[in-house]
Amino acid sequence: MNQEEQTRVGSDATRTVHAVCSHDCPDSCGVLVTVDELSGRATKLQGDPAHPVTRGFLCGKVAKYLDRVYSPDRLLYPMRRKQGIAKGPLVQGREVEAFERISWDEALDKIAARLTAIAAEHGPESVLPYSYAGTIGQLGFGSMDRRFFHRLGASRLDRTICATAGTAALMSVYGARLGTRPEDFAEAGLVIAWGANVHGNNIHLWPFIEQARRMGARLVVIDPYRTRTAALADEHLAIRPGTDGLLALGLMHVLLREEMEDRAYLDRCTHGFDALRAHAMKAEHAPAAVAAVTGLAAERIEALAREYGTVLRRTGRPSAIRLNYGIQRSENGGTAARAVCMLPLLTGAWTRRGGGLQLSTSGAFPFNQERLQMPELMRASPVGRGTRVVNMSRLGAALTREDAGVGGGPVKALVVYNSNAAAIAPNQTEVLRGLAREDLFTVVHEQIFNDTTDYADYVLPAPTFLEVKDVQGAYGHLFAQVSEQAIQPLGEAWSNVRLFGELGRRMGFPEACFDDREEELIAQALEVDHPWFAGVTKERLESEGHVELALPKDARGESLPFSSPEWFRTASGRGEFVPVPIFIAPSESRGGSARDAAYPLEFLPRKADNFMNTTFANVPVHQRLEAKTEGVLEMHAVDAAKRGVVTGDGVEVVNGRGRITLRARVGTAVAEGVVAARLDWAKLSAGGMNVNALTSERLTDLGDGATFYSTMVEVRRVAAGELAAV
Ligand SMILES: Nc1nc2c(c(=O)[nH]1)N[C@H]1C(S)=C(S)[C@@H](COP(=O)(O)OP(=O)(O)OC[C@H]3O[C@@H](n4cnc5c(=O)[nH]c(N)nc54)[C@H](O)[C@@H]3O)O[C@H]1N2
Ligand SMILES: Nc1nc2c(c(=O)[nH]1)N[C@H]1C(S)=C(S)[C@@H](COP(=O)(O)OP(=O)(O)OC[C@H]3O[C@@H](n4cnc5c(=O)[nH]c(N)nc54)[C@H](O)[C@@H]3O)O[C@H]1N2
Ligand code: SF4
Ligand SMILES: [Mo]
Repeated sequence: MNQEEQTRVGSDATRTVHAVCSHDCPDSCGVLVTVDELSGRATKLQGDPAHPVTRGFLCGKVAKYLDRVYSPDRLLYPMRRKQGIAKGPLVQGREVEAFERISWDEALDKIAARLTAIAAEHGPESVLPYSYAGTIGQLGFGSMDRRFFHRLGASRLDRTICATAGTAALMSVYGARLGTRPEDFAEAGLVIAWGANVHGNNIHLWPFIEQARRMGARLVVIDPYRTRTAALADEHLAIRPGTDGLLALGLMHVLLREEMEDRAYLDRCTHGFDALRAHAMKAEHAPAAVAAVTGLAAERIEALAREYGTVLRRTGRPSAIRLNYGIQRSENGGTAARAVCMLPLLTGAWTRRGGGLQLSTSGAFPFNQERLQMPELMRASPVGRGTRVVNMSRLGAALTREDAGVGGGPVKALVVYNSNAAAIAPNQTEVLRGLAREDLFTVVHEQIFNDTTDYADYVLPAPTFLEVKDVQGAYGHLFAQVSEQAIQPLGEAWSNVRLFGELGRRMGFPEACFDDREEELIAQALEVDHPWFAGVTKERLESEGHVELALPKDARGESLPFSSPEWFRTASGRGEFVPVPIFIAPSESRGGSARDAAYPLEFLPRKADNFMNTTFANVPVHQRLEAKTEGVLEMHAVDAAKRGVVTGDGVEVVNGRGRITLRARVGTAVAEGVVAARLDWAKLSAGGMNVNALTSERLTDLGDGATFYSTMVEVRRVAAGELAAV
């Protein structure tokens, strides 16, 4: 349906617009937005029934999206911090009092002048952009913003906060970010959700898993937390955090010991099998040894390996692993993810529809990002070369160290967009100490007043996905989509494209590319001569909403990634078993037993099912869905009893980096030795700090990613008076 047709089929008073949910979620749903013609207001959001993965429904978060779009916390105009107001937490709902409204003209002039002066005095690399995935639209995520910072000669940001260890793992084994199509999970005979909270984070995969289960498939969840997904599964393996690499090796051990591997597939499609076999068969990978470290029963490991190895032969239906990013956000997470990624190579599960593994499908979308981001502009900058790179998972170090933690001078200006940096980055104490620096010039482009705007010199209003046009792929399906602008931007919100285009002009950058806007950029993103994008044109996307990618098909007409050698993009052109994944026990990697003794509990600082990272954490309807108004620490009864804690008690969670206070809930969410709490806004948390006060800036073994899930803590009961005082 194009927009004109929609106007005609709609009633006189409304029209329906095809948009795409741009949140950082694998599902990238097609969304139909009903807009009241008279008022211009969006009145209803609905999943696109024509989209084969969205299938007409939205998750609970975005079903209530209009509460966010029209939230009283929306930032509507450019504003400047008032003289004399220190940077730091402001009372929610009253942030506006700390700022004064200015025009876009004045904001752009003043920001351009400040950035120019800072670049002249300290060098342009003293300017740091900070962004992640507030929107995953191609334009909003990374296009004009990159052009702007490249031309300025600013430091570059290595966007490692989420997925780089897993990506490195997938690339090392397969050479491509591809996987089993979500629709095909319906054909699986066994589904393993491995570090994957499907029900909470990836709900559109769920109906396909349910379809498979109706045909007899079992769902096994491997997760240290009893997620909604785990509670609904046939089996939940509550693994000890950070030990997945060893479990994968243990499964391989049993598979290979019992000769369940697919020899024909191994010969045709893999490289390094003998080395892997020799490694997996070591005694340290036998089920009893694996059980001792993972906390799982040896019989269950044996049984899962047998089920995984024989399901195709027994039922004619293959095994599918939904690996999500949970396991790779951990010190040995890259190696663990590599080991898991190798499993379907052993059984040849890729050769049947519904078999294999999905971590990400984003590599299927050959958008022309070079064209959008124009790295060549760095040569025109005063730096005249590739600029220094700052790892976003070490924001605390970047803002508090004289060499930004990477060499060179300090960071003097920070431009934040698409991210609630103050809340989501690890080692929050350091991050906030850096953000509070009065000599740091901070600009925040945001939809709403949040933890990060509290530290801004200038706040600039950004649109929601209903208010801007974009083009999008997905990391959990294979449909490209255009998101039409459904409503006018609220207040004076400007898209990321417009902001950085206009700011580029104000800086005096002469290149014509700063005049490009959404229409031009979408066309440029699609300027690709790639067979998988055959038929994916702007016109078709605009008229049809979504278009399926043209991935290669075999003689039977099936499109099955890694079913044959052509799919692999590794150096050997095969699935790579080498180097073999070496498991290192978490306590060894964390500096040994002395530290573990002081902080003996594994801490899971988790995402909430009803928020999107910290997005929605301010919206009352989402807070109610979370059914928790205050932060909760989930504990096992044994750990609670040892510390004299019962449900409802105030507890302090501490380690060498920080301390937060929460209410204890003793139950079955976590196993002994593990505690868990939800990621939330810092300013809405007791004491003004969230779970990231406890997480560290250490990086993963592969991909230099964040290690949120490698955090050790101690828990102590606090007296009622003490809790009220924080
Ligand atoms: N509702 C909701 N949906 C979301 C998000 C959200 O915040 N809320 N966030 C979005 C984002 S940013 C992303 S990256 C995607 C993907 O999201 P993921 O990165 O996959 O989500 P997580 O919930 O962090 O991790 C998945 C599961 O891994 C588990 N886990 C943690 N440590 C370990 C471990 O050592 N071993 C094993 N086996 N499991 C472990 C966690 O308990 C969790 O249930 O989801 C997106 N969707
Ligand atoms: N403890 C702990 N920390 C974590 C995680 C965890 O599981 N536990 N997860 C990590 C992961 S996986 C991720 S991906 C990161 C996510 O970190 P972020 O990407 O920072 O995620 P959000 O908190 O959702 O903040 C996104 C912000 O972008 C804004 N935004 C949305 N659209 C636009 C736009 O078009 N323009 C502009 N300028 N802004 C926009 C939203 O209003 C929102 O405030 O957090 C990481 N941090
Ligand atoms: S957050 Fe994910 S599941 Fe929810 S509407 Fe957006 S894309 Fe769909
Ligand atoms: Mo993420």
